[in-house]
Amino acid sequence: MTRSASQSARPGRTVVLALGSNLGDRLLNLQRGVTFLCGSGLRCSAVSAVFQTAPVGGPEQGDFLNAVLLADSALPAAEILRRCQLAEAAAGRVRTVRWGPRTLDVDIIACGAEVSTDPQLTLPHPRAHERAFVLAPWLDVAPDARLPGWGSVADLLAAAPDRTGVRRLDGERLALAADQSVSDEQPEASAQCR
Ligand code: A4P
Ligand code: MG
Repeated sequence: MTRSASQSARPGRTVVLALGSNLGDRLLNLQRGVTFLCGSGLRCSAVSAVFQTAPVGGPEQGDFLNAVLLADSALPAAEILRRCQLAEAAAGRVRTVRWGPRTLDVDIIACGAEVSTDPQLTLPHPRAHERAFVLAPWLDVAPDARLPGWGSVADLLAAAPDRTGVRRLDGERLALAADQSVSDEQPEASAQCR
């Protein structure tokens, strides 16, 4: 496996992305999201197991499938958010009501230790610390993970109000294509992260 000079010269930070779907073929939607994001230039390193989760907030709606994707990237967080939104659009996401059913939602949970209070891109994600549907898949893929400003993901999960509605699905898996795991970042997005 080869790594380009630009990759070794531009070390990134770990980016934690949370994916959720409760509309259409939920597993396929998650897989499409993973494939799109890793193919968009993020150097994906791991994807969690799939979790079935009871909906938190919003109107009455079906259960979600949730997963967490880890990537290494030097891209600015705003550019990563843009790619997340492109992945949602590619999966046919239509926004109607807040927290309503969706084919694919991709949130940035953390971008290294970056902190932002911008409503367009809040880092870490402002509700991640209290959501088992994010914390359980994150813990699955990174047992020692810490949420910047909040501490151990394992401790947060133990206290999350929705933890009883979260169930790991051992029969379902998401794939990271081998040739995507260390792909180069796209040339048009060459700006460095802060
Ligand atoms: N935004 C700000 N910070 C971020 C960030 N760190 N990552 C902005 C992603 N987006 C961020 O998002 C609304 C706005 O948040 C965007 O304009 C973006 O610039 P959206 O995806 O359009 O809408 P949303 O996801 O419905 O809104 P929101 O408030 O982000 O929802 P949440 O808090 O993510 O909750 N229950 C289960 N079981 N599983 C789920 O996956 N998801 C939600 C959505 C609710 N309940 C759920 C689940
Ligand atoms: Mg969202």
